[in-house]
Amino acid sequence: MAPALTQREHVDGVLAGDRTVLSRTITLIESQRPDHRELAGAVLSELMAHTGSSRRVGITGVPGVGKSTFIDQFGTDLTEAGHRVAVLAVDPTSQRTGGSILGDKTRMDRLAVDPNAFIRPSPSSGTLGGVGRKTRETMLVCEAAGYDVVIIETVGVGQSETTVASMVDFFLVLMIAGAGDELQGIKKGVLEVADAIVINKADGDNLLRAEIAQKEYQTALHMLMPNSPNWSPPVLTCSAIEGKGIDTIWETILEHRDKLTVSGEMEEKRKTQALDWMAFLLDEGLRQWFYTTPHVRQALAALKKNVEEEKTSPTAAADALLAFLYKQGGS
Ligand SMILES: Nc1nc2c(ncn2[C@@H]2O[C@H](COP(=O)(O)OP(=O)(O)OP(=O)(O)O)[C@@H](O)[C@H]2O)c(=O)[nH]1
Ligand SMILES: [Mg+2]
Repeated sequence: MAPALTQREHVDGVLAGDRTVLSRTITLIESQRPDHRELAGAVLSELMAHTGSSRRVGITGVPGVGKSTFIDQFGTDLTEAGHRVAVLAVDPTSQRTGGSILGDKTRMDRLAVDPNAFIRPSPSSGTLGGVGRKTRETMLVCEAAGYDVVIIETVGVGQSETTVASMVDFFLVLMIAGAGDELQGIKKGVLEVADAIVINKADGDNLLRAEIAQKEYQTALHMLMPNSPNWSPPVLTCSAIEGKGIDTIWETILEHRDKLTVSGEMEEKRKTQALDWMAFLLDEGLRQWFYTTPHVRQALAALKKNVEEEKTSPTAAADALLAFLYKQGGS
């Protein structure tokens, strides 16, 4: 193990775009140790002034839809155009941390060796706050390190998509033709937060089916209320493997940015996201503190038993516990 870095070394290294320091700062952020949390908080505070100027793009889709292939192509096109691209891959089904996800199944072969790209798996399970917490902070550190496009990838299963949607500017849902909605695990909630739907694998024998799916999703989206007055999510097609249709997607992201910037919606969106994030952290912190307080733990066990045995009503039991909270608050 290399010796621990100081706050200064973390901050200066990240700002200089030093990849090793960037990696170690992310590891620090991911740590649960109280002293690490404290140092991470101080480092983040210093870096905050250097964040916010990237395009934040969320990408989701069920396993096998082509996320990795797509990001490899999309990211490589962007670095060729002079961008610096960070990819945070969130795998909510995985307990693994570090580099193992990459080792196992990345298909981002070109991006993985691209000096202008930085790929990092983001652990989600086993951390307080699940997907969101570390990923959001990691995104900010990548921005401070000079990455002007940050892509957050998540496998489209369960809760993680909406969390990712709540931290990006543009949320892209990858689909494939020929698989029913159920099969793709796509819930209405995901379509509601999509800024674009892209039907991948629009190539070879599949081209026609992709175009049919495109029409179907266009119809489906028309029936939803757009979540922005300034943007109607388009349905596009692409072939990640052949690199077709990828440029249109980036153009769409820029068009979205321009429209929402002019209308002031982008600034509002980021403000709302920051406030929501703060509210979430407060919530988490309160719960954590409350349930780990020795008094609450003891009283909770006893009260649960009483409620089970119908000696105390659920309302009275909850009130008794909350009374402790109010006492702490001084009222
Ligand atoms: N024909 C065709 N195949 C594709 C395309 N994109 C990806 N594939 C293939 O689809 C398979 C899955 O692609 P991945 O990029 O690994 O998909 P993924 O969404 O990252 O999958 P997970 O990491 O398991 O969630 C691979 O065999 C790819 O070669 C495409 O545009 N056209
Ligand atoms: Mg993948």
